[in-house]
Amino acid sequence: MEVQVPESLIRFIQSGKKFIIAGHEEPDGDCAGSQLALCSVLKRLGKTVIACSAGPFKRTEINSFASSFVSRLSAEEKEGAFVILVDCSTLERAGDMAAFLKGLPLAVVDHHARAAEGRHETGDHSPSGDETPFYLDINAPSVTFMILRIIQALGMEPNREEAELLLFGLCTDTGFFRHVDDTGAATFEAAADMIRAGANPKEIFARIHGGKSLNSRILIGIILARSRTHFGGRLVLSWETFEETEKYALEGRDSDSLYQMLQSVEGVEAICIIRQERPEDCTVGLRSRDRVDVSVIAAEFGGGGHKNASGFKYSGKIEELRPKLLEAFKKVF
Ligand SMILES: [Mn+2]
Repeated sequence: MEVQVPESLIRFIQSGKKFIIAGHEEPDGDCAGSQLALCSVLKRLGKTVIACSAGPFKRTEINSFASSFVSRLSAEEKEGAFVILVDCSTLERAGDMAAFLKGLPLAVVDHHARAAEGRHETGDHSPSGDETPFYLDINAPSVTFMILRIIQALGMEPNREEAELLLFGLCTDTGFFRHVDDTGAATFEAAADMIRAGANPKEIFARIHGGKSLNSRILIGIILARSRTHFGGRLVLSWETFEETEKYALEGRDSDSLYQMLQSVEGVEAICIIRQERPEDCTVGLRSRDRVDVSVIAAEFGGGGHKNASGFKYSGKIEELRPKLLEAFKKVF
């Protein structure tokens, strides 16, 4: 069941004159798209609006958004401002921005499952005695989907620029609709609303999946060619040498594509990529399918992450790390 836009959030928007729209650090397309679309709508309502972000805008598809965000706020900018936090539920996720936002009236728009825990931390900074407006829908495919609902609840329609931003976020978080299951009819209806309002899915696809350097493709080829399976095909392990890092990875890598290709190999349950980032240390990326918990392995080496995506740093060479990693993987298979 879809969660309705809380009345308290609509009142929060209607009662404020000045807004700061914040999101999590290391923003992705859903976070940045939600922030900018919401800014645009609030401006159309005659409000003063600032989008802020701790950045960095590393991903090629959101590079060009960076200039629309500020990374610090003056006392004057904060004066009388209401904060709307999107795609996360606690100020601490806003990274370096958190210190600027503390103490201002706050509303939250999020779709992360852990958000419910954040509810207690938001406190009671309410301008009108209402509870902190907390629009949480863990089944929403993207926060931009929820921003569309807010626009509709305000009795408006997205303009063309907003629609582009909204569809961009929806495509980012659904892996261009690959993660949508049989409960996703509303996701496609929302996409249709965005397209009717002027968004162009073909252009968005090119934006998300284009713009890569040839070197990033060559590097994927080298790492794929070196891949070997272990544990009867359940683990794929490969690596990138320091020479390759220097020659091909300086303009950026495309780890998502690499993991995606290896994840499509029949029988594979976990993927491990070691990179010699510097002569003296490596980073390790771990991915897994449903059952296998790679965060256990990352934790053993002092790293962290989630069950299906985690990583760690290691002081030393690939050759000495490889046998230790294979030993550690015995625990999860
Ligand atoms: Mn999101």
